[in-house]
Amino acid sequence: MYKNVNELAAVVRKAVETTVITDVHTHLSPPSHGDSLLWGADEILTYHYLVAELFTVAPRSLTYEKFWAMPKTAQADLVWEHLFLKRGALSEAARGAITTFNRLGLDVAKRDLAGIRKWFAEQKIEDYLPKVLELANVDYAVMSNSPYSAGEVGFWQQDLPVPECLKAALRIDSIARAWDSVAPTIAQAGYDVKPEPDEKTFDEVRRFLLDWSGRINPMYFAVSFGPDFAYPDDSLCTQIIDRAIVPAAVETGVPFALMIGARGNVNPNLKSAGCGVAVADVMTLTRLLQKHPEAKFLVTMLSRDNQHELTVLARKFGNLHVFGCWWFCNNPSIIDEMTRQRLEMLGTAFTCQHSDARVLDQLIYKWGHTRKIVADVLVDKYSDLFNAGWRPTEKEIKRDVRAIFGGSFEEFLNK
Ligand code: FIX
Ligand code: ZN
Repeated sequence: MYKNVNELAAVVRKAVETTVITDVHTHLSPPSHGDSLLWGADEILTYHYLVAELFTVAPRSLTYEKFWAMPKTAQADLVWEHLFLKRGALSEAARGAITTFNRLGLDVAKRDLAGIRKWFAEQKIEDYLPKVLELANVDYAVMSNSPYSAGEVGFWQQDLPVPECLKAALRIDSIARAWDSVAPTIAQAGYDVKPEPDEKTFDEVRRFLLDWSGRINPMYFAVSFGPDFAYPDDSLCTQIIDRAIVPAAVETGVPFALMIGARGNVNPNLKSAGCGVAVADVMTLTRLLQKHPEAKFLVTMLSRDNQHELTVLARKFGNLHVFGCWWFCNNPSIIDEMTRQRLEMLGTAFTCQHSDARVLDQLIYKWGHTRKIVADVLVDKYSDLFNAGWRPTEKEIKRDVRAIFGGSFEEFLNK
């Protein structure tokens, strides 16, 4: 047992440093799905966060067209030159690349990109995937699986092996937000659906979701909504939520995950790096929770301004679980603030972070950076408790740390 507040702080730091993490949202894929699993130096350097940053400083002569026509190595060279050599790698995403290379044992001080590439070229994905999971100390990461993107559907139909450390999630943005764009594909897959939905269509979408649930066993259904997401309204989206998504979620017992606040295509020239953020209306989510007490909802919001209201809402509805500091919130200053706010209002009934890794190696930095911030926050919280006379045991501390890194998520799934 620790004897004073400093010793308690060491126990807390160790618990955060060593806890196993469940990564509740990523964009990773199984190695059996071919090129879909991104990893290695060039993927790390061309992460869309870094591409957006490159264009804040690149000379005007570097047009978007030129950049996108380049091979990935040339794109990565440009990012390296402008963000790491000509400038200080100070942004969170740039520091993340440095942390990743460093934790993999590469000597980043040498600034030897050729040497770094050579090291990656020698890795075999079969060994590299478990190595990264081990370095990040992640038990499993939840993927984002599309039931209608041709390539991915083909992989699932072949029933290729998926390692235990990757779990599925059914990503259905277009069903909810762009029905007419996917209706033909779903019809072709054998479902009696119409782009202008008739009565039968909703039942068939539900059946489609149930079939895919049987196929990939998803941890949740997920949709990213823009800041102007409105519910209920007279849109097709409301009908699809009420008549297909929520019923299928209830029937399978999996939550419906909503990621709210990404403003699509603010600058379409940047492609996947072109989204922005705007404040959403938390009342929309409130109405969804009021209407569907029978369903479970996982929610993350993109705007920092929405976080306080969202946390309050999670106190009001036991079927709402908030997770992660998403994208533009995945920065130390904001993670610190959001984690404090959530602990102060929810105790441990939330998931403090998800990595959103698009590139396997990013698990290393995203979790390394988050652990440090959350440890600082928890040291403060436990010190306050100590000073108030409370003496949590090491076992209790470990339990509570695990709770916000995945334990509460699993408890929510099982409740
Ligand atoms: O919709 C999402 O899941 C977003 O997280 C991504 O599409 C986004 O591009 C991203 O990678 C953010 O971190
Ligand atoms: Zn994502």
